[in-house]
Order: sequence, then structure tokens, then C-alpha cells
Amino acid sequence: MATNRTFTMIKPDAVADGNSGAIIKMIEEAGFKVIAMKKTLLTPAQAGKFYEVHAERPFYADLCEYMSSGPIVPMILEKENAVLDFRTLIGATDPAKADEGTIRKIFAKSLSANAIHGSDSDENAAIEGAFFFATTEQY
Ligand code: RTP
Ligand code: MG
Repeated sequence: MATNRTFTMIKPDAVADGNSGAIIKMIEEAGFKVIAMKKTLLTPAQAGKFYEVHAERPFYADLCEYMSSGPIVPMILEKENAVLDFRTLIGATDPAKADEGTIRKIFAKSLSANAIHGSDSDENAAIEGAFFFATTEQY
């Protein structure tokens, strides 16, 4: 399996709870290398742009409000089979349905405040990484 990249954000609930360090530790212990990382705050419009694929969904307005409610920690990660392995590490969208030991099972509060994002394809990983990081901020 080729080494490739995925994109993640630690979401406002997990950052506000002081869980960023514990989550980054889990990510590194699972074999992911951090290629780029920062802490930043999205405007509602920027959150809306990031999640525009969900623009027609009933939860879109709440999602944009929540994702701009506090600082987030976006990261580009590298590992063999990065996208799929990272989705496994974070667990199901709804923490009530997430497997034991996954990041969402341990840290998520609810279906919407679910601690962390993970890209769902190689193509989206590249788009989402470029949303937050200039090429000079990646190695
Ligand atoms: P993400 O994109 O954040 O990694 O999450 P995901 O792929 O597991 O789930 P997705 O369907 O892409 O949904 C994006 C985010 O929207 C919020 N959501 N709320 N209230 C609801 O029914 C609902 N459904 C989704 C969650 O924060 C979800 O992670
Ligand atoms: Mg998604």
C-alpha cells in the first residue's frame, strides 16, 4: 500500500476541552506523521466553504455555526493507506455508533460536536489540505 496523505481538523469542542494534545498523541501512536499543523479560527463563511458539499443538508447551518464557534487544529498527515486508516482511527460520525478505542468514541460529545474531521478520499484530502496550508507550509 502506497504512502499517502490525509487531512484532519480537531474540532472546536475537543480543542476547547483541552484534548488536542491527547488526540495528536493518538494520531502519532497510530503511525501518522504530521506534515503540517496550526491552530486557527474559521469565520462562518469559511466553515461554509469548507463544508459546502453539505450545503443542502438540514444540519448545514448548525455545522457552519459550530465549526466557527472556537479554534480548530487543522493538520496534514502522512501514512500508508492514510485516508482509510484515519477514518478507522476516528470512528463513526455518531460517537454512539463509534467503535471502542476510536478518537470519536473517547472524545466526541455528540453527532455534531464529534471532536475530529477526516477526509473521505485522496482527492478531498488534497483539496482540504490546500484550503488551510500553502505549499510553503508543507514538506
Ligand atoms: P467529517 O466530514 O467532519 O469528518 O464527518 P463525517 O465524514 O464522518 O460526516 P459527514 O457526513 O461528512 O458530516 C460532516 C459533519 O457534519 C456534522 N453532522 N451533523 N446533525 C446531524 O445530523 C449531522 N450529521 C453530520 C458532523 O459534525 C459531521 O462530522
Ligand atoms: Mg465528511
